[in-house]
Amino acid sequence: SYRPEPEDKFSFGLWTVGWRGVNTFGDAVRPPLDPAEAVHRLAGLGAYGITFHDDDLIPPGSSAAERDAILGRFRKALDETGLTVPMATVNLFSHPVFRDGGFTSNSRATRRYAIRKAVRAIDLAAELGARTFVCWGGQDGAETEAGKDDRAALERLREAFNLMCGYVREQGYDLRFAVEPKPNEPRGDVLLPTVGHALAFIGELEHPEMVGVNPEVGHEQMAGLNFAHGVAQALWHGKLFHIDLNGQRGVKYDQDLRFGAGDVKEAFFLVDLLERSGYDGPRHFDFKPPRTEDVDGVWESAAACMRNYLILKEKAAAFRADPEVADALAASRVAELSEPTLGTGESLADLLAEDFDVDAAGERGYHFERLDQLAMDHLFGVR
Ligand code: 3MF
Ligand code: MG
Ligand code: MG
Ligand code: MG
Repeated sequence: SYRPEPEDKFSFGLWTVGWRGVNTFGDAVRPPLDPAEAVHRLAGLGAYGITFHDDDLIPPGSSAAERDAILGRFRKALDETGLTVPMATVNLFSHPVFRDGGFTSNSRATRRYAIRKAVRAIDLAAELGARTFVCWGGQDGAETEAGKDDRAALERLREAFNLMCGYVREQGYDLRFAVEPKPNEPRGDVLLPTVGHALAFIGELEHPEMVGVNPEVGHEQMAGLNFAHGVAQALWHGKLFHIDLNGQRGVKYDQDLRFGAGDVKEAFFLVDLLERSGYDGPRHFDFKPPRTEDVDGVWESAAACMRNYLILKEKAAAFRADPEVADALAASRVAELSEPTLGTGESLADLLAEDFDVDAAGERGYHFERLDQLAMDHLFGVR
């Protein structure tokens, strides 16, 4: 039946189902979506959470009274449906003031404004019970070389994270940060382009334990990288704090297809990895219902994101439970990689003294093709 339940922890950005379809060449094709309606529609589909940028929920320029009214309506919808706000974020990219970025704009006054805006968004996140605050650089990047001092930009980015972490500690908020990498778009080159760059950056912060990553399927694939491998490394570092699920077909503009559309085999192995990893955070969809869709199509594609995840989850479980797969895994010696290379009580000297018939060992294949085909047979539904 693949009917999503709140226990599945599916969440959606308000900006995803609310996307009006404006693109580089085309105008909006859909009407604005009322946040309270989004809450009711998502809860009706079986989601458990909704996320937002400060500006998605409270339009810039709203008065204090307007803010209160919007928040009141939104909270009422959350109470009525039981939907939660697991994550919130800040928009440091839409307004023209951010044309050269937020935390790393060459303009010092803009950077100071970006930090003020982020701190207010952190307050809003905490107010609504969010446990994760995602930071996507947005316009932090460059098209030219001489115009941006990359090392200074990284230093300013570090300064911003140190200030935000300090603020969260001071306030006693139960909130962690997740850096979202992206290689390009909207800028020609974006700062912290991949999961690996983000992980290395986090290690340089004052409170690295408060900061993890929010990898997005399409973002890594836009760089030609294997998303499941990036997520595996984030997990290995203990840094998978959140995840943006969607679909992408190869190295091109950020497509934000519904989850499962795009590289379905990589989606299969991603779900297989997530479900076996102990990751218990939200399965968050950051997709864009294509401009071809009317309002009904928006909800059809949102439902399909969850449906595809549940289908792949079932298929991955069947793959893992298949005795022939167990046999193929053994033939491929997959478990052997988990054995330390040096035995207990052994020293490097023992290893150095060892004799090894390299020619005999070199003749042996690993049978990965058989194993991989079994996965594809499961994916195709013929096993
Ligand atoms: C852009 C994105 C962003 C981030 C969002 C969360 C608008 O490609 O993926 O979505 O996910 O800003 O911080
Ligand atoms: Mg994106
Ligand atoms: Mg994307
Ligand atoms: Mg994203």
